[in-house]
Amino acid sequence: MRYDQIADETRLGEYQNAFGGIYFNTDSPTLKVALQEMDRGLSGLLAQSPRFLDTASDGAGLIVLKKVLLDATTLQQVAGDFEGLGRDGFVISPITSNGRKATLITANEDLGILYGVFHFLRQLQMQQPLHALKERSTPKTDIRMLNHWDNLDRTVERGYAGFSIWNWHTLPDLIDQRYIDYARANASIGINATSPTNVNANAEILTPHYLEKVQALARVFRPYGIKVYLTARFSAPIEIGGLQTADPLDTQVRQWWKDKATEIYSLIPDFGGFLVKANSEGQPGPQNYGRTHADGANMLAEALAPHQGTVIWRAFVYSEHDLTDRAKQAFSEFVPVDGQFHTNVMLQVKNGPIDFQPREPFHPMFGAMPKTPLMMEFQITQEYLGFSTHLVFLPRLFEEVLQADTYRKGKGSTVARVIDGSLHGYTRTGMAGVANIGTDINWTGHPFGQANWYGFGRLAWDPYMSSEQIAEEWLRTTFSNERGFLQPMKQLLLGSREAVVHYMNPLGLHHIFDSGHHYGPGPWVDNHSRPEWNPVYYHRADRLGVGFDRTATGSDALQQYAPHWAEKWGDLASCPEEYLLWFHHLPWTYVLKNGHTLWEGMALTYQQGVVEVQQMKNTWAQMAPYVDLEQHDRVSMLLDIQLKEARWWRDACLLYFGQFSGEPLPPGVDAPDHSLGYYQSLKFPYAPGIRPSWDD
Ligand code: GCV
Repeated sequence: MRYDQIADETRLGEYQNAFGGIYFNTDSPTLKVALQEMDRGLSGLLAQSPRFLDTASDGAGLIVLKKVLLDATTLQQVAGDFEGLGRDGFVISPITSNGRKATLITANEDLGILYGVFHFLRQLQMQQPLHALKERSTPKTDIRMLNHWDNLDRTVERGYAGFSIWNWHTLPDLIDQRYIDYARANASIGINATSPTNVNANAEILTPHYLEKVQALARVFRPYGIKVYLTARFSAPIEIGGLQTADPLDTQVRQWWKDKATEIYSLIPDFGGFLVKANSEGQPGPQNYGRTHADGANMLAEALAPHQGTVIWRAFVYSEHDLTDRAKQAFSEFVPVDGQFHTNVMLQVKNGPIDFQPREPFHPMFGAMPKTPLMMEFQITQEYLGFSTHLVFLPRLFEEVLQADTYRKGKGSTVARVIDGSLHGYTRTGMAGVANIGTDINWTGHPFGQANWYGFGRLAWDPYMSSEQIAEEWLRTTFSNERGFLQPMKQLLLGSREAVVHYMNPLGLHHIFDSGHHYGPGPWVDNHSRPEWNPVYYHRADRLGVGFDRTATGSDALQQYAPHWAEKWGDLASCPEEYLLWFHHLPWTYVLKNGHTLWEGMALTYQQGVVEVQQMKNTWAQMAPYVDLEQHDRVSMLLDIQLKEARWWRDACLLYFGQFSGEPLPPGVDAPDHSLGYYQSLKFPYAPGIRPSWDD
């Protein structure tokens, strides 16, 4: 939404001529904000105030009208585009109106118009030729949602961009401009749902005092088509309802939730529903009462059903009492109960079976639950990817997961097709992203963190979009349309995800982060009472080898995948090396495809990651002519930190694993600056995003 004057003068002239007069019907709050955006956008981009006309026949070059208001001649020109356009889709098309060339933005509903306006402005920002201003787009998922892990005291769990943007203390009376800009930014990429509070939930949010504040936010978001959901603490009936139990089969408990739902809908008629983390990492849930996840979810579903609300139940569960591989537990818990959930329940599943690692294979639940709509949960905040100090372009990671083929219904059963509902015919679809937004002046801490928020929204709208296109759009609309900038920067963005995998978790290593805060390496950590909170649980390094055996000789987690993958990943000859230590425990002398031993390969990949960050720095240094000084300096300093931390990862991990391999560093790998003891002594009690009392 950076509406700076179009730099290309020819293009600017074309646009100024074409879009001088605009006919824009504005008979609803959504259309009013759409017009405001058009006004703001064109005033900046075209450096002239748009002239809004009373009728299309006054010589309008740009016409913005819902389908019902189109005259017969105009409708005839775009009639085909309306087929399957749905509620949120839009059409941008060149037309002839009153004998002159014009551009039409149209849709079935007001919200489609708003999305169309944002898309149109984006095309202008990208300096597209007039004839290319043509688009027909419909979102492929229904719920496109941000999950904030924001606490009521304004700390943000796993938040690295300051404090929570929700000022609960001054709500409902003070409507911060940030709330409005938040809605604009989200609507500009098609996001239509938000849950403002942490899934490690506080029941207070459901009290009348707080509901009034939520109502104020919902009012701000409504014209932008954004629905509010609330995180529901399962024990709320006890904590704020005065009941003795939260047993989902208890009549009083069921009634309490029904009454609560009615109360919420009386304040927020378009309330989306509840997002629930239950029986996971200490959160209460139905299993506290010997009930199942289905019992818990269905109770809430019953309370919401009369109001058309949805329960989004998280599948991120693993238990300290379950000694099986953590990677298997969610599948074991939920797949057997496929079909037992009410129709307004969706399961929200993280992209991989552990926890938002730099690289994980896709979660085996995708494709395995044909009767229960599964929603994707990505993490936009970079808990395990260098916080908001590392430049990592996440759409690359998201794309890898969405394009992964589950093979559940033969070849082509991609995760994207699970998520958009086409594989199993889901009637509800959605994608959630854990937000990376905070009070930092630039919203996301790292200026490039915005690319991840942007990319998430674009992929929630269209899970088939390529990360390359997203990179191109974001770079053009944020910084510059010049070739000299776009080419190298696109390469930088697209390579940045692989770089972080290389310097943090090469060859399928995972969850070797220092405990609690997850800042920096901690492969040596082994002192937590819960085994699966210790990095040693995941890498299993000893003198004989390294890696987690998830084949039949180990945890057999592979059996949770379709036979195609169980065979391919289970066989060392066909397992891609990027997943090697995720699925196999191998001797240090194991020979990789390039002829290096596992130890040498590990060391060289860590080194490669460091070199790649150095290259990112070099590229960025050359971008100074295209970026304003302050931004350029800031990103340069962040890249310096990233390089320092990439080295830290390399040195700490290689010193640690080297003790087991017993081998020296291969030629080409820099010697570490410090001893292993030094790296092990580093403590970060005040690292951002941590929860007091949090341990894993
Ligand atoms: C909100 C990981 C994070 C936790 C987070 C949890 C979840 O374990 O470290 O901070 O809690 O995932 O997704 O529920």
